[in-house]
Amino acid sequence: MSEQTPRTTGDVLEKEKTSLKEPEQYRVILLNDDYTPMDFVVEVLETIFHKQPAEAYRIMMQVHTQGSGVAGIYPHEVAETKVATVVELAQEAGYPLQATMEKV
Ligand code: TYC
Repeated sequence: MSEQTPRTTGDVLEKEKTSLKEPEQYRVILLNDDYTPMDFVVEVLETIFHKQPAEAYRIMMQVHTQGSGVAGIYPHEVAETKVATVVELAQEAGYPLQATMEKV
């Protein structure tokens, strides 16, 4: 649709409405497990999700006590990359930490 030649009304070039839509947002969610150290999760939240230390600790404890928690909200491709990075870093460190994403 964004490839179409824009229509004109009189002398006014109409903007394509499709190109004005906000990107769809996704929650990146961390999941609890029994093995990943708390410090590692806090570090992930600080480095990958740019959380301040107190906020990173709060989110980690939310995941630890409730089973899951929102690490951040991003456009689809950014959220996908964050999920992949979390899982890769955890795997490299030998931890089972998992992350997922869901549409806002
Ligand atoms: N439950 C883990 C522990 O007791 C800590 C943890 C928190 C693990 C958050 C994963 O996403 C997570 N060491």
